Amino acid sequence: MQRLVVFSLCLVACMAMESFDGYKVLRMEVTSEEHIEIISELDFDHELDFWDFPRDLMVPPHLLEFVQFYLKSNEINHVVWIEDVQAKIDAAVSEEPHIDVDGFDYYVYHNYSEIMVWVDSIVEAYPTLASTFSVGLSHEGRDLKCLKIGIDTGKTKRAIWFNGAIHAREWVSPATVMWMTNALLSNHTTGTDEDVTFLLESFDMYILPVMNPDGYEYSWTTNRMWRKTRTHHPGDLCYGTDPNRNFDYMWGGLGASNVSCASTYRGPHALSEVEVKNVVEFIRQQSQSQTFRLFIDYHSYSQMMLSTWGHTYDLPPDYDLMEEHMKIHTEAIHDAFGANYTYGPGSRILYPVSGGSRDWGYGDRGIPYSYTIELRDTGEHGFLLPEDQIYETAFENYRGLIAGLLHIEATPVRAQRHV
Ligand SMILES: *[C@@H]1O[C@H](CO)[C@@H](O)[C@H](O)[C@H]1NC(C)=O
Ligand SMILES: *[C@@H]1O[C@H](CO)[C@@H](O)[C@H](O)[C@H]1NC(C)=O
Ligand SMILES: *[C@@H]1O[C@H](CO)[C@@H](O)[C@H](O)[C@H]1NC(C)=O
Ligand SMILES: CC(=O)N[C@H]1CO[C@H](CO)[C@@H](O)[C@@H]1O
Ligand SMILES: [Zn+2]
Repeated sequence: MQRLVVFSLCLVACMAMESFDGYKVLRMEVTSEEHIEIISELDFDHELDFWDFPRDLMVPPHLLEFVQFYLKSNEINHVVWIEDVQAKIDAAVSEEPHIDVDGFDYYVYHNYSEIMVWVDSIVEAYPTLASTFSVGLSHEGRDLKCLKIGIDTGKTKRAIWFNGAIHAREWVSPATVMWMTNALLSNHTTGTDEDVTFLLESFDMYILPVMNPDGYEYSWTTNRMWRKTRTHHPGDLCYGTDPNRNFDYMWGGLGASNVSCASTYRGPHALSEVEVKNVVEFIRQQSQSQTFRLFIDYHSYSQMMLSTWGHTYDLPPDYDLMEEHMKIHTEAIHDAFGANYTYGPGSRILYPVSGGSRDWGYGDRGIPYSYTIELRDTGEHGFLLPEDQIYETAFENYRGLIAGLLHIEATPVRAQRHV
């Protein structure tokens, strides 16, 4: 009887989850602008899913023959990079229970409700250093719950912001954000890390572990490869807007689609996604009383630190500052375990993006150090990074964050430009 219950529970859960049996990820050899154009046209009806445009493309079994023929006839070389996406999905997550008996298990992936429990547990563990606040609710009513951490010095401090999971399927992003938050607090509290103490005295750190909770939950319950929000705007064919194309700075330009079914859909208008609107309003409000120095939106994958601009190939006026900082930040990442993170302006080293968070941080708010960081890996597992890589991913990025912040704190504030 009990076995039957377990079996039927699984049946419900397993059937609710979309299957990626037989889906493959192809890695294409992209060597020219012409290739990029040809590859873009391949996805004319948005049935394909670029894991990493224009190089990595997920293809369902029924389109494989067509895609491979198309690539061959256009003389674009490719290899089958991931043989079976479903097999990778199954392999990436452990069967272990998610909450450790001795506390939070940082080395497995956690769903939205577990992460909310974690937020509260941090405040319980560090009541004088951490507090929670909410920037509002998501479209489906989930709390956009944040942490503020820092040492109260009685003075107005400078501020930094970082967030995870603006894209739902990038699970190592909230895992890294949580680990780094805990490391900052615990390394200060044990009293052995003067740098961390100095940084917690210098900055108020505002942290939102899951910026797109509806999409994140959906990636746990229904479709592991979901990326966007879960809105359905009047007149649109498909669900979901790309929140990282929805910010109200240079919205609607290069690298953002006006088609609702596209994975980079910009939404019907800027800030149509309430999650983006809430974050924008919070930082606007807060930056009236505090100067924000650093903004990082953590994504995966491809191991990159991307600065402005996204919406144009031009370099921003403060690029010299950014370049110096990115070099230090990525060298510290490298020093941890030897991982290489490339860096530079997103439009030049990756592809153009309009309405993205980092352009907003710099362009709208004048935050000089405003980035997207793409975490591990470089494509072997892509979004399905095995849990045994959470530790190294989080640790190396923590070292990068610390080294970068020490540099920022030592660098004079340049008069804010109107860009
Ligand atoms: C999230 O995790 C909790 C605790 O492990 C579990 O009770 C809950 O059912 C999970 N929710 C989803 C949507 O998987
Ligand atoms: C969407 O973009 C395409 C290509 O850039 C353009 O031709 C089309 O008019 C746009 N549609 C709308 C509704 O803006
Ligand atoms: C990082 O780059 C260096 C220099 O190109 C290379 O020797 C090294 O193997 C790379 N490290 C990893 C982990 O790929
Ligand atoms: C120097 C350093 O990073 N120390 C520790 C900070 O906290 C994390 C998590 O508790 C530890 O793993 C680090 O060793
Ligand atoms: Zn992303």
